[in-house]
Amino acid sequence: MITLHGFGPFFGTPDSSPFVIKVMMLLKLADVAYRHVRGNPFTAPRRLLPYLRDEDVTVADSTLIRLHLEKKYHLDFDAGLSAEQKATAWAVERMCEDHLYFAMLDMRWVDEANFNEGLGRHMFGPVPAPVRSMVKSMLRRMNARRLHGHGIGRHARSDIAELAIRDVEALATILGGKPFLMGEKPCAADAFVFGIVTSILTPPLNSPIREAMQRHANLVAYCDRMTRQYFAGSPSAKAAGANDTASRPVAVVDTPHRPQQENAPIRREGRV
Ligand SMILES: N[C@@H](CCC(=O)N[C@@H](CS)C(=O)NCC(=O)O)C(=O)O
Repeated sequence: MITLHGFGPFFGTPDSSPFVIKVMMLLKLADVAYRHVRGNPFTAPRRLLPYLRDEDVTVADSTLIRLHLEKKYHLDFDAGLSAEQKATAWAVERMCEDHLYFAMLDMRWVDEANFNEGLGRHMFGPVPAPVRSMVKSMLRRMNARRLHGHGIGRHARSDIAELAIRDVEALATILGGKPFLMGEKPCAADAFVFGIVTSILTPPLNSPIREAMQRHANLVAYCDRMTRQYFAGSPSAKAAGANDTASRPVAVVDTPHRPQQENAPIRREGRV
């Protein structure tokens, strides 16, 4: 069975990383069972989570994992989309992964009040008490350096928020009244978009980015719909229901998701 290395449920979301949530969603869309275990970014192949182990193969990076799943299980997560829709979906995913995500990182790690209320309080349970505050400071410094390297971390927090809100507005406009980004069925980009939307909306952390997202009823409904449809009743969702989840193990097995009829066809004909 596939083993997905993530961080574990966080504040009502299936994992503290939107990239791990993306892979959980892709596995559900692929209808493949997996175990979600607590990984260690310091020993991970690219020093980042998620990565997964599928039989004798290890794949790091959520998009490379998508490509692995499509190849090995003969899937096309974007089946049925036109070339233009595929291109738009890819561009939206890149905006969210390579821009909006970094603004969220600033809100969670660098903003002191949010850090103390959120990750600082709920993610370090497994770290031995004598070194906990040292590890917290080290990781905060690492994330601040990552943001500086990206470039967005060089801006004032208000400017970061203003730029991120442009992403939120674009996302809300592209989603419009559709149930999923590109129409009636989820596509690959919905996996990360759901991950980032729930990561921003669900934990009660203060940020103008969260407030802007809350003002878009379609994004809130999208988040609720996907949580209900894909995570309700799963072991991860149950674990995610409690706030103090950081200290509990996440070695859970998520059963394959049986999509509703109208969301079904991602398997390529005749190749399984
Ligand atoms: N491009 C990677 C990004 C993964 C990533 O940035 N992971 C973050 C968590 S969201 C991480 O592992 N950070 C290391 C740490 O927190 O120590 C992917 O798509 O998987």
